[in-house]
Parts: sequence; C-alpha cells; structure tokens
Amino acid sequence: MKKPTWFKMWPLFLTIFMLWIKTYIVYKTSFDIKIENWKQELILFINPLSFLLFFFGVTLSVKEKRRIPLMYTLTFIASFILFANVVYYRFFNDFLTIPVLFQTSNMGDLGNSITELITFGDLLIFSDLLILWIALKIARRKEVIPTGITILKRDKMAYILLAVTITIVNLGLAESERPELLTRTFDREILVKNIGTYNFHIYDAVLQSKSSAQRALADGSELIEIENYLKANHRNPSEELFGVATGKNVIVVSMESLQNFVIGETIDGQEITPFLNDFIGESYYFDNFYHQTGQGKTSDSEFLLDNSLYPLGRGAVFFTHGTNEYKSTPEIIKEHGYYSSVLHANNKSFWNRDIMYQSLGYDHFFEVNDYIVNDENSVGWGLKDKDFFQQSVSHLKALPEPYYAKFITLTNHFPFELGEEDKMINEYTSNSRTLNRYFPTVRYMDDAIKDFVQRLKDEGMYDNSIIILYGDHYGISENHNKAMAQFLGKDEITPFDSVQLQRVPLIIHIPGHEGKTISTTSAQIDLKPTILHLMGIDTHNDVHFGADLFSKDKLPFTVLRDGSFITDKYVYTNNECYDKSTGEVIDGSACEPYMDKAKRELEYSDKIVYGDLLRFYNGNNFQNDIKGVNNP
Ligand code: GP9
Ligand code: MN
Repeated sequence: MKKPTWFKMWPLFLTIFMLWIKTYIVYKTSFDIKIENWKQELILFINPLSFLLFFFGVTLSVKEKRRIPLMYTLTFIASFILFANVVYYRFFNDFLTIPVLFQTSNMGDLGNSITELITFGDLLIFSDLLILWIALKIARRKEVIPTGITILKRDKMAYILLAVTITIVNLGLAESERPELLTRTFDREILVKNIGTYNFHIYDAVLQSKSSAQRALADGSELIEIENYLKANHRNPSEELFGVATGKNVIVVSMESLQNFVIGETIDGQEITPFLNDFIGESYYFDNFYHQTGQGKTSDSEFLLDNSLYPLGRGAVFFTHGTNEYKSTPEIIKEHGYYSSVLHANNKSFWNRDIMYQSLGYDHFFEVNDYIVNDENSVGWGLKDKDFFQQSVSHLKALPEPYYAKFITLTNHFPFELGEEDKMINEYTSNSRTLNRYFPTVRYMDDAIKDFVQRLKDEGMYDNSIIILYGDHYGISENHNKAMAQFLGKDEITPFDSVQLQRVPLIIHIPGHEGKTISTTSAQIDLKPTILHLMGIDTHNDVHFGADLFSKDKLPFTVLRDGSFITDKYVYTNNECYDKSTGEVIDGSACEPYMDKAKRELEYSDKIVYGDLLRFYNGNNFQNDIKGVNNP
C-alpha cells in the first residue's frame, strides 16, 4: 500500500488554517456582526473554511514547483480582500460589493482620508505570509520540505470530499438559521454571517455578471413596444384632484405587514385599529387595494411606490438591480422643487437601501444611526414605532419644504414581539401563535400612527401635509390558514380567499377633503401616478404601469407578482377563474380576456428592469404623439 501524502501537504493545511483563524478573528474584531445563539457562532466560525478549502484546492492541480508560489499568491489575494473590507467597513459600516467598487461617489467620501483610515495594525492581516515564509525556510533547512512529492489522486479526492462536506454543513446550517437566504438576499451582514466574507464576494460577482449580461444584450429597441403598450393604457387624472397637493408636503407611511382584514374588526370587543378606523372616516380609503410584492417584501413595496414598475419574480430588485437607471418619484419631483427623504430606523444596508436610494434619487436617508436606539426603546426588529415617530419629527422639521418623506415602520413585523407594557388588546386564541400575536402589534402600530398624526397637528404641520398610509405586504402567510379561517369565521381558506387576503389598507388624507371609500380594484403600482397627479405633475411622459387611483377611467384590474389577477368581477389564481362576488370557481373563459394583459404587464416591466432600459429612454419624446387626445 502506498504511503498517504497527507502529512506532506502540511504547508497547504497550515496556510488554510492560518487564513481561517485570521478571518474569524477579523470577523470578531473588525466587523460588527450580531450573534444571537451558538448556532450562528458556529456558522460564523466554519464559513471561511468552506471557501478556503476550494480556493486553495487549485494548488493541487498545478505542477509541484508552482504550488508554493501559488499558495503565496492566493494567500495574498484572500488577505487583501479581508483587508479591503476591514478598511471599507471602518468607514461605511458595510461590506464591499462590486457596484460599490465602481461607485465613485462613495469613493469620493473616502477621499484623501484613505491613508488615515489604514492603521499600522491592519498590516497584521498579512502576517501569515511571513509565518508561512519562515515555516518553509526552517523546513527547507531541516529538509522536511515536501518538494518533489506527487500528491496521490486518492488524497486529492479525499481533499475535495472534505471541502464539499464542509460547504454542505455550512450551507445546511445557514439555511436552517435563515431560510431562503440566497434568494431573499436580505442584508449583507446576514449574508456574510452565514456564508462568509469570501463566498459573499463570489455570490455578489454571480449576481453582477448575470445582470450585466442581461443588461449588455439589451438595446433601446425593446422600449418601443413597451411605450406603445403604456400609451394605450395611460389614464387621465381626475380634474378635481389634479394638483391639490401642489407645494404641500407629502408624508408617506409604509405600515409594516398590515393587511386589510383587521380594519374595522375587533378582538374581545376591542377595536384592533381604532385610530385608522377613525382616520378612514376623514380620508380617502381604498378597500380593494392589493400589495404586489415578491421576495423583496418591504423593499418591493417601496419599489412599486416610487417607480410604478413591478418588483422581480425572484430575489429583491433592490439588491439585484440597485444601480439601474430609474425615473422614480424623488427624481421627478425634484424638478418641481421637492426635497425627498426616507426615515427608517434600521441598518442602512438592509435591503441594499443605501445604494438603491441613491439610484432612486433620494436626497436624504435617516437610518439607524440617526436615531437613539437602546434596549428600553427597542423590541423585535429594533426601535419601537412610537419612539421612531417621536424622534423622526425633529428630522422632519429640519427638511426643506416642500418635501416628500417616506416613513417605514417596523414593530408590526414577524414574529410580532411586544412588551407587556405596550399591549393594548388581548392576543387572539388559535393554533397559530403568529396570528395570535399579530393583533396586539397591529394595535400598537395603530397607536403609534395616532400619536404621530397628533404630533403633526401640535407642530402645525398637519394642514400643510398630504398623508398617505399603506400596508407594505401580508403579515400572515398561508401557513396560518387554519387560524385565519377561524378568525374570519370561514370553514377554510380557499385560493380565492388567499388572493383577497393580499389586500392591504391604503388611506390618503388630504386636508379639507371629506372621507370617502373607493372600491376600485387597485394596487401599489398605482401609487406613483396618483401621487404625481396630486402634486400637479403631468405624467404623459412618464413610464409607469399603474394608473391614477382617482381617475374615473381607471381600469379595475390588478396583477399580483405571482401572476394572479383581479378585476371588478373575477379573480384568477392557480389556473382557476373565480367569481369575485361568490368566490366560486367558474369557467375559465371569463378570465381569458385578461390573461394576456396580466402576462404582458409583468413581462414588460421585467424587461425594463433586467435590461436597464430606462437608460435609453428619452422622456421628452415619450407619449408626445397622443397629446391632445388623452392630455387634459
Ligand atoms: C427592514 C424592514 C422589514 O428594514 O423593512 O423588512 P421586511 O422583512 O418586512 O421586508
Ligand atoms: Mn415589511
């Protein structure tokens, strides 16, 4: 039997071992990665290894005399990646991504201070190169250097097996800690925590090359067909409301996980949303308004709001196409003298917001560092909504007027945690802990918005503001259908009911206007043209898939991201057509006329995003030829 060559591969194992431990030390000392349990710590500890084994595996495939020099080179590359991240993190509290490397504005922030950012201690990151050099020198002198050895195929196979096993263990643990990790692409911190800094860069490169390829193959010609479609679908604004918000501040509140089914309902005789129920009485309330989000959840709803484009069927568009060219609301209203900002007390890189908001043209983003967040004022995902709004008012007062300010709430987020002192109504009683806990957190959010509106009144800001409140996406998934059926007093939740449960509240408050409920089928895609028209901005030259919600010509038609669609009479989902008034399955021919439109809407919007088509779009020509026909 041949002697194993494992022990002669010691320089390789030493190199990998040093880099592994070094990476872990860097994780713990240079990055602020929140660890909640031992499993997360274990994932963090082993994740560098899964990459390093593969990376250095390359050295086994080259000629022996090349092996050691290659090892030095690879060590240098891995160390340099680590080093660059450490320096970048020190300044931006974030990990490097490929788009960031090309983002000159970010680099501009670094400016000349780059040398100040690097400390002498950082050079320690390269110390293993020195250790390896010394170890090899000593070994050569003692003639234990494994030169001239041929590594057996059997040992190479064992090595690959080891690398594969570690990777599977790593990904398996990560998937159990954070399901849909790679498709939902939550946050860079979460990605790095789970797959490690090196694998993260590979993942980032794959995303990048995929979207670059699709982008590279696109040319402006695709826009013509889309333009024709959008022209035919353009709806004129309501003459009565066009321009009512001109010069007024526009405050938009994204209400976390709020669905329509709680509006006007009670738990043990107590209203779940008493404030919203009252506010609806003095606002425009849309009770057939749907969310259209996909995996990007809150960020998808923001995408819909600001672009009137559909988010993507897979992944979060904020992540995958964060540097596209967009013609979003903040950009458009800037030309009309508006200042735009987002207020959200979470990490700025969550959902890639910091990058995406630049692409969308926001003037300012108040993120977690602009708030005082501590154990007392936090629950679940972070700063409690009441504290968030309270602290936000001073930010709001500092904004140049008129402004467009988007608030993103957080407390009513799965798993719906709330301290006893904040519980204003009872939990529900069912087999779903999630649904049971949903109601007290909804009630809390309702109260937080009440306080906020009161504050706006106290500060004299209320009468000069249009307030738009919308639910971002569902909070209760289909996993809780049994409990949901119990709450709604139904025998079961059918696919028809599931679609109806995708309705989220939309409330538009315009000072001096009386309350009115509008029941046209509508969705988040309609927000942008509606807001622009309220501000008195013409949208004939704008690319948007939605329509003004107040327009008397608005088609009662809405497509959800999964391809389901809703009209005034029908609901189509899971290849079945339902009668909207009875919820019964009917002959598919009734839905047939809308199928093509539903498919086309999503396809055209996807083409724009994947091809980054708006970079070819010349706003001046668009829809000009129909002026006079459709233009008021
Ligand atoms: C996080 C918040 C919640 O910043 O927007 O994200 P979600 O999980 O709802 O998309
Ligand atoms: Mn959300």
